[in-house]
Amino acid sequence: MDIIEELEWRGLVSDCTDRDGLAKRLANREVTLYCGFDPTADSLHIGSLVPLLALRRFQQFGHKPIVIAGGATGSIGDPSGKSDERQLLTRKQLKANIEGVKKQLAAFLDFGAEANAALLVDNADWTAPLSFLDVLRDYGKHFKVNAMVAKESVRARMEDRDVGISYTEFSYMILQALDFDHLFREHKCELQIGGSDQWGNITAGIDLIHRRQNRQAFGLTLPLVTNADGTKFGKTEAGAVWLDAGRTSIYQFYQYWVRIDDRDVVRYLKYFTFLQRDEVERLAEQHEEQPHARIAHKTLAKEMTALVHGVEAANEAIRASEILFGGDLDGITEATFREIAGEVPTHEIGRDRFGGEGIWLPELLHEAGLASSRGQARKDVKGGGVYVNSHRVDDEQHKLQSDDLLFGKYLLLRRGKRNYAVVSAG
Ligand code: 383
Repeated sequence: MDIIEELEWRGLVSDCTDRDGLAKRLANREVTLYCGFDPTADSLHIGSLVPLLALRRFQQFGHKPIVIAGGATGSIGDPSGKSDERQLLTRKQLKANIEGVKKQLAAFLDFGAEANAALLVDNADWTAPLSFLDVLRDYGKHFKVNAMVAKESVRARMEDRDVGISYTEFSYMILQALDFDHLFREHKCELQIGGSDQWGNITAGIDLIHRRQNRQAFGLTLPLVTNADGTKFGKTEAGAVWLDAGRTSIYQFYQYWVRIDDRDVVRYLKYFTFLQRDEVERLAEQHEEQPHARIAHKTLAKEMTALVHGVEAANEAIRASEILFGGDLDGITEATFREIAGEVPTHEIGRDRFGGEGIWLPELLHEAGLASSRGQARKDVKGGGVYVNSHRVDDEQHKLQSDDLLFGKYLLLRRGKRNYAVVSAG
């Protein structure tokens, strides 16, 4: 299988200029390609992963990836797919964002590879020195406004007369085209990839290269990921799913993937993981036969967490995720415990009641809503179905004291297989 076939079976090709011409080029020799990422925040989110991982797939097939951190373009804002004019970032914000994003971009590619080492560049390096007159004379002349207004990104905003489009955002495609022209000249970069929202910007670059250098360049777009239920991919009620663990904790990150809609899981295994075709097919079969085992989901979540946060962090997230399914609490951090606690009913109980003799377990179970009465709670304890902090307690006289509180504050109570409650000493 060549790289194009590989991308095709994964469902990763949305559109492509001169597919056969491109396939031939890619088959014959090492091709340099690029994708740009604008530093709109100090972290990327999982929406950026499809093209970023596609760069890595190309690299695995021996091609040379360039990533652009858009210091120049990020100071303008791409109107593609945006129904509103963007708020400009301050120079300070932009600087902080570039720092954050550069680190993340670098983590997914191999910069040490001998032949086809990746390259990370900032388009401000070649754009900032240009003067306004240079741009109008050397680039502007090649852009027909007639063609520019016909691009989807501009057309949509022209139609919405209330919002409109500023001259600044209108010019965005010139900047992106200029990048491609620059990389083609300086690095023999022949191919630009991006999400399908980038088609207009990519083809603008191809046209510019044709006009200024009389050479053929290629473009390939990847699908924009959409969830089967119509919700936005990569968004939760809490906001975007970020790659930065400070913004989206590793536990939440793992949870996002493990809870993907059943209808999406196989498609996402293809889009996002590096699992081989036969493995994905085996998982698809298992998913079909035993959907309740959720093996495909767990594999997706594990692969993605390991890819972004490392294998060790992934294993920890798995362990934490098993706690509400009977797993034990050993070695869990307070931060993770709080996240898990957020998923079950929590009851605050006066701290003083854990002093002295302590509080009687059946009483606590009743107050925490895990038993209809103290009598019922006693029976449950005697029957062996009650767990405190993941250890079974079958003594109906058992009392809980301050020492039993996890992190000096919490108890995780469980009755039966799946009924959990957290007691928090207030
Ligand atoms: C800047 C300079 C270039 C080439 C590309 C760019 C960035 C591009 C853009 N991309 C999006 C972004 O940065 O705005 N104009 O948020 C997103 N990408 C990728 C992918 C995607 C696009 O980073 O479809 C989703 O992630 O292309 O929306 O010379």
